[in-house]
Amino acid sequence: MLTYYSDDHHLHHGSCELIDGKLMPCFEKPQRADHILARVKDRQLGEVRAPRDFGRGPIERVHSAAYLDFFQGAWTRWQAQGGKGDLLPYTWPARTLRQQLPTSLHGQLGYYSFDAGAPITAGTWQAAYSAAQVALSAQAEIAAGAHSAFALCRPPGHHAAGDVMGGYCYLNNAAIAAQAFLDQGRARVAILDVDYHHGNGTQSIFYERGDVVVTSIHGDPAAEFPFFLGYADECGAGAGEGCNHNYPLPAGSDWAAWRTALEQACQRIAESAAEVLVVSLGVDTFKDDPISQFKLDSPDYLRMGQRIAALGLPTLFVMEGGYAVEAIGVNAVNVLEGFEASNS
Ligand code: 6XA
Ligand code: ZN
Repeated sequence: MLTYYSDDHHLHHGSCELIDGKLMPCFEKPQRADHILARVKDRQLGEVRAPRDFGRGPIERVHSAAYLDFFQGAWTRWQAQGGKGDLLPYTWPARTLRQQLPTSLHGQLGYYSFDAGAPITAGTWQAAYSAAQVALSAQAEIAAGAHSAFALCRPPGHHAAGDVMGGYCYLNNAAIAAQAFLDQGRARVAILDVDYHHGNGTQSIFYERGDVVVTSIHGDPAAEFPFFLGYADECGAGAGEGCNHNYPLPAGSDWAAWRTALEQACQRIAESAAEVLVVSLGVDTFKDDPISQFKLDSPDYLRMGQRIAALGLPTLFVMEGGYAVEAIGVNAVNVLEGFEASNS
């Protein structure tokens, strides 16, 4: 399997995040992708290629131009006003407040975000832009006939909606790739999000669309980030009615519980007539993940890949979360090797 990867992810390294009332060093850090890349090489998964540059066009199919302009220019504005440290929002247009774009940098940052978990640093735009190009390059590989490809994206993307950042995410790499498949003539795409957290951005982008079937297995949002989306009764709306499938699971869920949900999600995908599959590949379901509550173990990721392969669809894997950095490479690459073993 080919891997696409850009060193540009090193340009994004937030300094801290708020966890349980304390400011902690960011869990979403460059070493994550470094470990995955090292494992891809150790296991000789396949060639590692730098991305092509498809420009902003395919990103604008998912994110509004106003949002992208804001994100691209935010750091320069922050520097111009003498900002020190990461650019972080602190006020959001919650209920009772107007959904209106102010003129100030921090007002606009609040408008375009849903939490304080997506710090903007000097290189964040470039890193996120390159991650989207990584996803698009891997997508192009499949469009050209490959059965699978791995987009080693960082920062991750599945919490980012059309004009909202949050939860370590800025540009929704998986959604951008899914949209590219459609724009190149595929009639229906399935997304399977296996990250521990619900992919609220992906869900919201495609919620009223019948051409993208979105399935997600995740920690029950009643108890887990992102809290405000990801419940089982969210099934899609309008043309997308019946095209969104959430499988929230309780804290402590192990492989036996998780694989039952995977089976259900795979059955939905099989019924959907999707021509291609995009997997939002988070491995923060791991038992030792520092911010998550599931109990998957490293060999379970091989089984995950095998089951995904049994769908028989051309499959694009897009990296999302996973914070047990010593194990992240093994776990992510186990999914890919499980997939490949079933296809050889
Ligand atoms: C709260 C936790 C953010 C989780 C991000 C993640 N700051 N999403 O892993 O998949
Ligand atoms: Zn996650």
